[in-house]
Amino acid sequence: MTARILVVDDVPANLKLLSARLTAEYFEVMTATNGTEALEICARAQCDVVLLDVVMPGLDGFEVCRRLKADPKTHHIPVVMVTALDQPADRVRGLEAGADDFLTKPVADVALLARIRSLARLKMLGDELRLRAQTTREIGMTDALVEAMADDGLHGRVLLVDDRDVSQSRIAAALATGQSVSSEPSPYEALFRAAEGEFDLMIVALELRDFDALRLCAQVRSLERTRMLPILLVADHDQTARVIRGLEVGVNDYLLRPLDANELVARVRTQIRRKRYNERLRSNLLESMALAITDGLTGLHNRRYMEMHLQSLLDQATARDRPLSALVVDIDFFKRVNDTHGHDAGDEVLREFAARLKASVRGIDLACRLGGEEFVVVMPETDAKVAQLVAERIRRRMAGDPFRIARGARTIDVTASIGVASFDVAVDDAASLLKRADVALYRAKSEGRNRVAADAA
Ligand code: GH3
Ligand code: MG
Repeated sequence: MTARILVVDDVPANLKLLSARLTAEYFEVMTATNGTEALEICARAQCDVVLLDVVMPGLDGFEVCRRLKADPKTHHIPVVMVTALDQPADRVRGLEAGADDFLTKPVADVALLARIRSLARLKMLGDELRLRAQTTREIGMTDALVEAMADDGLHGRVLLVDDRDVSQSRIAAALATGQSVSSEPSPYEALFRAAEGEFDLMIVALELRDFDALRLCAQVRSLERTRMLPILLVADHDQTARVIRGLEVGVNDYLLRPLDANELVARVRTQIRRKRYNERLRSNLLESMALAITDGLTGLHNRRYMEMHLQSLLDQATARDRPLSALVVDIDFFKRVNDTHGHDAGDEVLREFAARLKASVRGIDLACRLGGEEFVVVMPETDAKVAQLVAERIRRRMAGDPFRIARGARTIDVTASIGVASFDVAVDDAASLLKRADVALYRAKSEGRNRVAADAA
């Protein structure tokens, strides 16, 4: 998949030059001749990277960048500032405006094209996350993102891997005020500590003495525990070929020596900010996925999850020719609890009931609240006889011990009726299995409640 690059420059000749250069690298190119136009394009079009000229009439590059980064709709688009001169002060201003990188005109640097490619890759990864997050439609999602965008990128935990004392202490000193830096000269220890510790960024000196620094970077990228840890490479100015290799193995950014302290500080902040943003996006997504399959009142799985999961449990039982049983559990006369003690007391009973149910079954059993006061337990590796024993244990656990209501001020007796059915490969699907358990439950109810009935089949 090819990335779409928006090039913004007020000088047509520059636009033409950059476009040609990028098209030759198989990027798809769009153009804008001023800041306002650029903002409009970003707001409606899908673009993966913006190349932004700094000096333009009207809105200048810094301002355009600031506005892009302040808008939740465009915040995630990487911005590369294009400066005429390699001015460290401009770079720092740009990074403070939220720019992700810099190009220096005239653009001929292969490393910088590799950088654009890596920015585009990162952006597409983030897009994928955001898309999934939107699908779950979690309320509060945008609030969480706005909050994440406001992160200042300070007080991060930085692991500095450099085995040269002078260079190491220079970097540590530059970062000392904004970040908390741990130095680790040994690359072996560094990998271990990265996997153990909670770091927000790893800075790696490319010229380690007895170890290939890029191997360390590749290892960090491939380990599950460190795969999301951003890496900033510090390299000598004549090592661009190795820097390109670094970007290919997943290094996020680099700096060339001699280091500009301000630029180092700004790039570190950008990386930490971006890591935190993605982290929040991810945890928000996981949270909303968890919410979608969990019953809010009891914390058990909900009907939706049961329906998704039961089929795979049945497939497994069929493939391995193993038994499986299901219980449908229903509280007796639950309406009376509500009517007599109020809805809140009813909720308390439901919560306690769910906790006892969960505690009565094994970890591999699937306990769900189907809705109301009806629960289902699916038990793999369990035949009809054992299932009845479990059901009886659940029944006793409910009936044997009164339930506390009104925050423990009072207790009431609660009983349940339970229907049991066991999976029969020859005749059952998910629906018929539950249906048979339901029929058994109905019998338990009609025979007097507070009892277990097994399906006759
Ligand atoms: P049976 O022994 O035949 O099962 O009688 P029952 O009263 O338990 O069954 P019925 O279906 O008549 O009533 C179920 C009640 O459960 C009615 C409904 O108001 C209540 N209920 C359903 N969901 C909730 C809930 O989330 N919280 C509370 N407090 N009550 C609920
Ligand atoms: Mg009931």
